[in-house]
Amino acid sequence: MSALPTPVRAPEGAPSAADVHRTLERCRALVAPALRDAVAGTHPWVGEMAAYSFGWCEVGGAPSRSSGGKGVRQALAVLGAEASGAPGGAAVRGAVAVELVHAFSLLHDDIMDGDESRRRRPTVWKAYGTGPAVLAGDALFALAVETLADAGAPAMRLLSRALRDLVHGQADDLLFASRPWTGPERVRLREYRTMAEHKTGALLGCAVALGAALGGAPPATVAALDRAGRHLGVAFQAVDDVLGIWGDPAVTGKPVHGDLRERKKTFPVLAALDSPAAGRLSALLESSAAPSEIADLIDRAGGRTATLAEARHQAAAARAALDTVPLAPGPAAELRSLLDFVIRREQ
Ligand code: GRG
Repeated sequence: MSALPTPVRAPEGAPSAADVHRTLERCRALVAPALRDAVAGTHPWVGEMAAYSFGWCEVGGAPSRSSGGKGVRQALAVLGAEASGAPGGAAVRGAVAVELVHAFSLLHDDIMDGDESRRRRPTVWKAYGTGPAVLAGDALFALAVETLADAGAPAMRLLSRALRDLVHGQADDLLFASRPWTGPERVRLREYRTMAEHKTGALLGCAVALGAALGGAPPATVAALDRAGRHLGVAFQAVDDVLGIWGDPAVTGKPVHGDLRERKKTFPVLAALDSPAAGRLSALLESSAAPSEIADLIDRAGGRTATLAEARHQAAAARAALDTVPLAPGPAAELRSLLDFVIRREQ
């Protein structure tokens, strides 16, 4: 079995992980009360499932010490407003909306994929049943829309575009499962990038653009931040794919080689299928070969290296998009640190 990956080494003088955690915690503290208020507005049973999905409680409602998600999207929204010269508070409803949509999409995604654990706990459908979990997802979606209902048409348009793109990305991802590994019908890397931009990038772009829009930024700034977030999303997905094969389960909270066990068509696999090892690899993927053997071949064929290069390339494109508009220097630096964090993360 291959060694665990060092995703992307931090450049000299780069902000420390502690700096980024401080940013994430600062933004979480700013958004948390409004997020809890929004969830409190739904049916109590459904609200418990939503609270469970955020890591706030256990099944039955007792308080939880679970860490919940990283909160990248809410931080992007807050920094989007601050980078546009507004106080972070201006972005709070946008941050709440994107966290609600994120939680909703994970909840429904876990049902579609049949995944039984997330963030080291049983998924909502596993803990409460599929029907209730579908309803909890619907409630989170409805709460997101309600949260932004009075925020004006541009904000609503950003959210609805992200929702449309999310559905596109998810649909393409689901359809990839039935495509062959090789031949003219195989999934190309450029199709995968588009899928990832929609499935993962649209909401990250929406988060930072929504923050800017709510902070009164001009349309060019909103558009540039949206572009940056979308590139960041593809980088994020690439790193997610590496972690889904080589990540340390104790850190990721996901099963070892999970993506290979499920024979998912992720970036490292598709990149390796573009190499001379394609024939051997597709034969292994179609056999009952152990995931560790497949992971080794993908690695030797350059799949891991190509995916990490993709993450760096997309992060550079995100940085370039940020450079096209004037931004407040402090928050812009925090945004750049978050970019580095996303490609260096191990969970
Ligand atoms: C919009 C109607 C409508 C449907 C949505 C289910 C669905 C369709 C889309 C799913 C999109 C999806 C699951 C994207 C995954 C993106 C991703 C890599 C999530 C992981 O995000 P992290 O690591 O999660 O930020 P944490 O746990 O840290 O919050």
